[in-house]
Amino acid sequence: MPDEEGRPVASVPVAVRCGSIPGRRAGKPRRDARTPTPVITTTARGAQPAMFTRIDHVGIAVHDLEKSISWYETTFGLTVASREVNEEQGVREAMLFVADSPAGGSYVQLLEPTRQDSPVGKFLARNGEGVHHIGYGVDDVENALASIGAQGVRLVDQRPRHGSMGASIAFLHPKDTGGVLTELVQAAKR
Ligand code: V0V
Ligand code: CO
Repeated sequence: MPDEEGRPVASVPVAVRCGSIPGRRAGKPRRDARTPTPVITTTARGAQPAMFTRIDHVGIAVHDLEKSISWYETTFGLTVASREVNEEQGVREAMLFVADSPAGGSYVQLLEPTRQDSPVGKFLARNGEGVHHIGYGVDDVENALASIGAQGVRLVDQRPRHGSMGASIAFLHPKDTGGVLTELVQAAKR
């Protein structure tokens, strides 16, 4: 279908799903374990379908996890969806729920290092507390890795690793992503 100036317009995927906003579910939470709220998503005219489905989380490096959790709860009214220790990544971390979408939830991830020579330990020593990485939701992390790697972006992880709340995750090197440590997140199945 042409637009108002007569140019052809690529078909625009539209997703509309409705549901109520639930409270936290009992038991071990999963990243996608929420009923969707009404949302409309589109891809830009003429663009490739987006590889990222949402911002899954923003990772923030902190010195004291419990103190930071309290601050986020008190100041922003966020609630903790999960707490985990990931020895492979050298972090003690908490996911604080921000919002839901048909593609899954969005979170703030607070990260305290379990050892000084870990990625977050080194980051804190160099920069102090602050934004450490952005985690984008993807439908298939292996496909996304292959596609991004084929464009010459250095992959920190050649294969997905275990992430928070049952997700499969993989990191891209910040030196090839404009200085932003970037994480791909395939959430656990609903
Ligand atoms: C390091 N650099 C960063 C950075 N970390 N730049 C932007 N953002 C960051 N977060 C820069 C650093 O300033 C250096 O730049 C250069 O990269 C090398 O850093 P390094 O620490 O000296 O060296 P490496 O090679 O030992 O480590 C860098 C990488 C490492 C990125 C490879 O941090 C890594 O493997 N990160 C991925 C794993 C991770 O971050 N896990 C914690 C979150 P100059 O000085 O050379 O210019 S775990 C998580 O999010 C989970 C479990 C989850 O979400 O579920
Ligand atoms: Co993360």
